[in-house]
Amino acid sequence: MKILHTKPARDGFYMPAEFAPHEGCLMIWPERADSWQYGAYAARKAFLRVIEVIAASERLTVLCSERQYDNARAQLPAHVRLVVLETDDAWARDIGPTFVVNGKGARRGIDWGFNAWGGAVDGLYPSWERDNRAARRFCDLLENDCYDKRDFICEGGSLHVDGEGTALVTEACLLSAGRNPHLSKSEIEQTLRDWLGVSTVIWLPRGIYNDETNEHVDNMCAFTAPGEVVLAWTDDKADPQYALSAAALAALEAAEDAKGRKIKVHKLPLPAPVTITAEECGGLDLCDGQPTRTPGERLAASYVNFYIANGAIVMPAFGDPADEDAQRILQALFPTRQVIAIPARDILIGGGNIHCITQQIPKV
Ligand code: KQY
Repeated sequence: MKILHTKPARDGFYMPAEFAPHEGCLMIWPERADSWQYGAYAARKAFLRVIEVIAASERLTVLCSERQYDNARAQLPAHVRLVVLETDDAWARDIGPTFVVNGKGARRGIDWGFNAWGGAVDGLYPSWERDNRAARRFCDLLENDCYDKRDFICEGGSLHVDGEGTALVTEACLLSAGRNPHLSKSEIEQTLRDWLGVSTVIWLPRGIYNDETNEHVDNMCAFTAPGEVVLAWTDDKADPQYALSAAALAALEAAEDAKGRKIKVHKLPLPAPVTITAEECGGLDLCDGQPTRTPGERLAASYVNFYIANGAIVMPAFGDPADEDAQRILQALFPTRQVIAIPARDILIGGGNIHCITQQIPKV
């Protein structure tokens, strides 16, 4: 496996859309006790349900710690590959490689810099070295060459692409002070062009209210087809989310994609605000001496945080009446895949959702 110091776009590589065929998927076994309540027991049950659905149509690789290998092996389906590779938490989307392909049978990974969503400025845990090393090691496992882009702090959840030249990001995240403050907006945009192989970047101002990733786009807006997106939406003008979703809608309506198309926006309703209970907080360890959550804190619940598997759409459910509406809307947008809703509160408590814990490996 080679570490590359060139630019993917110049080498003829681009990031395919998530709805293009996958060879497989990467996930990580949850363990961290300040992210996952009560020793991650409930989170593991939710992850296992996601794993079962994805593994029905994709080759799934799960990473785990040495300590958890026997426990994970005993619970995972036999056809899921389990590999010991130490990480700091379980966010495969953010710490795994972003894969690019060249349309001629080659696939490479991109190893972005990772600093726990903001490093010393507003990072979410104090040490992230194992996470930062994981992407390259996973490329080695797959025997895929890997671009070294550790000088650019970026997470997989902070970008979406349509595979036809357009990327979608939020200003709140990509321009945050804890990531790449030495770069201007246009330099960041050029980096995305050079590494993702896109020509157009659509910037949404904000993401989901109280999303601790500085508002990753993957919780807010996702491509369902070239030129079409779902956008997290509320009609409640008293909800602080309303202004954020309305600003995103305005940005999308003003945008044109790389092929000159206007973007068709499908509003995906949000559940009623989801807050964490005192009992749930009581099950979380302290992080660096501080609580990671406080009772009553609003969690960044959104149905947009779904994963597009080869054979299914794996969407989070929150036990809200809007669960069914969201499932119906997604089913209409993905008629060839079954939309499967998985109760995801125990993933949400960790700070993300199904898209954040998965990373597709595109087929070549
Ligand atoms: O991509 C994500 N949404 C991950 C968030 C991790 C938060 C750590 N508690």
